[in-house]
Amino acid sequence: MIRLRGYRLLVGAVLGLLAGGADAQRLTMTQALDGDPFGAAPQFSARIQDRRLAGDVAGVFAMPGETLSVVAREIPAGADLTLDVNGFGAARRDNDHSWRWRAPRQPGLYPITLRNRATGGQMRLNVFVKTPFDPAARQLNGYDIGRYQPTARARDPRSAPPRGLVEVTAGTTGVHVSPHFTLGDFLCHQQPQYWPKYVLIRPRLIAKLEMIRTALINAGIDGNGLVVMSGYRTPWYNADIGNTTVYSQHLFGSAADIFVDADADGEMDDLDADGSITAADAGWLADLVETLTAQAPELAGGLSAYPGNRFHGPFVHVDVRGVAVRW
Ligand SMILES: [Ca+2]
Ligand SMILES: [Ca+2]
Repeated sequence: MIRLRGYRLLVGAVLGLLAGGADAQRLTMTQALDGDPFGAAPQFSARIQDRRLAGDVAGVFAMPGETLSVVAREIPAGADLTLDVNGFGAARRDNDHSWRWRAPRQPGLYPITLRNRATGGQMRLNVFVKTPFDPAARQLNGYDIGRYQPTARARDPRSAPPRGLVEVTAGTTGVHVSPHFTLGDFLCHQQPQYWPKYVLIRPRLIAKLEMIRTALINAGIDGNGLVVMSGYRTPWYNADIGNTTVYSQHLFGSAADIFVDADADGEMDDLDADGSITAADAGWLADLVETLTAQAPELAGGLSAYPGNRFHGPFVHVDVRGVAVRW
């Protein structure tokens, strides 16, 4: 599998070197999808838009033309850092570990790379320039968005209507937003055959899911079994499935309904090992999440364990609203 990925990247690299232009774009797209098998672990972290990023790949969400400050942190001695923007404009270097880069005006995916030339360690940043959205339109390129409340809820500026959404095509569902999650994990379950789709994902939610995955592994459970059953929901879909909550955290990319399915039968596993799949397994997962967020208050949010019904098995709602609420 790894060999095959490397081969595909090599072919892409040769094409890119020979032809440049469109093939260079194809090369960066291949990097965004598959990662770069020639790259080593970064061994540094980064700070972008007040977020700490760690690991070899991260999603970054920006409005067209937005200027991003990229700062490398926790840098090993002897590092020789560079920000490779792959020809998407020019990065302005402020000092040996920080840059400012203006995101392109055209919405889309722009993979850029923060690299330590001394070690080959690198962090790929999949920058998604959002498609501007007029909340009065209720649709974006034929995809139903529905009606956001025109104003934010009191003391909650993040519940204002979004100014832009991330476009997802059939070819970009597999693009990573973190080491273990992709854009496709968060898509709304509407208009299954329609492309492009649009999505919102709060980086803090991605950080929380990665943390839950690590905690599962530490508990002896296969972290790859962590499934996002429902991530982003458009207001249109949220109303269509009968929800009357007009400020649901799902509408802003701040919530995920999750379960653990390491045995891949499509349902929650027997996490509490009592021999049956019940609400208690969702409760076990919710307790794990509660323990975690006690250690990471910046990831605090809503938490609730739900029993199964005739459509799906037990699951847990998590969100990153900023205050711990359990119901
Ligand atoms: Ca299962
Ligand atoms: Ca059980």
